[in-house]
Amino acid sequence: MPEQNRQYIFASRPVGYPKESDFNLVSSPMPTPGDGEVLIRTCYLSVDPYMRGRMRKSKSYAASLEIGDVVLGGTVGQVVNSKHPDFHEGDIVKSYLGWQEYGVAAGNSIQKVDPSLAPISTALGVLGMPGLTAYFGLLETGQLEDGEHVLVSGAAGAVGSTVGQIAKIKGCRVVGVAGTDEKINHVVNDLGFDDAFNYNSVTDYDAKLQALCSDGVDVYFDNTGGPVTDAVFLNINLRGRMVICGQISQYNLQEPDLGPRLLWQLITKRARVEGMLVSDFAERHEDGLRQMGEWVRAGKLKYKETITEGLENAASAFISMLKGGNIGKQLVKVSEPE
Ligand code: NAP
Ligand code: FER
Repeated sequence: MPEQNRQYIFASRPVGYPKESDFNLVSSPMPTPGDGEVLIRTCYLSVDPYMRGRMRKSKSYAASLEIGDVVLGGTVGQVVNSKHPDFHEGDIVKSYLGWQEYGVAAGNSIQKVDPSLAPISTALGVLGMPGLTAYFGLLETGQLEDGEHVLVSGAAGAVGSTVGQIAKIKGCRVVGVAGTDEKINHVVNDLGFDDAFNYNSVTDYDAKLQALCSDGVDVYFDNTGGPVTDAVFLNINLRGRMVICGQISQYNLQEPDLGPRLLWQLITKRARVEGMLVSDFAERHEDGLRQMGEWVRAGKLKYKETITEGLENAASAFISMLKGGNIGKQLVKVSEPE
């Protein structure tokens, strides 16, 4: 084991899109676990859109990152030294160590990952936080009924690609929105969406939705916000549901964007707009993972990962994901499990 650890430290609050200089890669002494703790070597770390929100100094559902903190985030790694009776050297565990090569975690804050059930990276994607967001957001917040008409933005990403496939499993008609033609091809030809469009090559979103969702939208799963979401208000069906999962088009703006002006559509359509947080379903995550694991192993739920190699590339992988560089879940591979 090396004598030094390597960590990515939060160096400055981003203005607009983050820059690599907002993060510092540093060496630090290797941590040692105390009683009840384990030392973990990171195999994969996750970069996610919510991290951009934590880099802002504001009151939210979770505390902001402070300058000098290790950048936070979910990780999958291997136990190298355990002072907790439930964990042993070699175990694969999910934890929240952030952007670093090694870290110490309390045994009661980590979960074992069974490498025989699925590749361990999936614990950060389709069988992790993004997959659970799709599952509970669509089925619980969205109250999806079999055979309904579903529209999903951010369709080729970790959450959106899973949303569309769950809706197909439920016999729905699914239309996706994403930012490149390659992503459109992927969701239609590889994942089985009924249709999709590239929001970068369309200007009249209302006309596009009328064409592709000619029977209207029963459930809109929103990962992005922005002008596509504005147009959905004009195409929502009677008793439709709009699940506000993410608004990534807004996360890197320096000034707040205009608010929605089409809320009156909700009156005539008696439609509902509701925000959701995956952590609100925490007591049911195990049930969700059981179902999702079955779908993955049965080949009904596919997943793609964009894997960047090396801790030193975590900041660029994060920035690339915010700008649409990923298809499926964006991960950083830090080390190989032994
Ligand atoms: P992701 O979709 O895998 O990656 C982010 C994607 O956002 C990019 O690939 C990019 O794809 C798209 N994007 C970036 N800027 C955009 C813009 N201006 N307009 C439209 N799309 C844009 O990320 P994810 O992890 O699956 O997360 C998706 C959304 O769900 C995020 O908004 C995230 O905050 C939210 N989320 C919410 C919860 C919750 O509990 N509420 C939990 C997890 C995630 P394109 O090439 O298509 O632009
Ligand atoms: C969580 C709740 C929400 C969480 C992430 C999110 C990592 C993501 C929210 C977003 O992307 O907007 O507990 O844990």
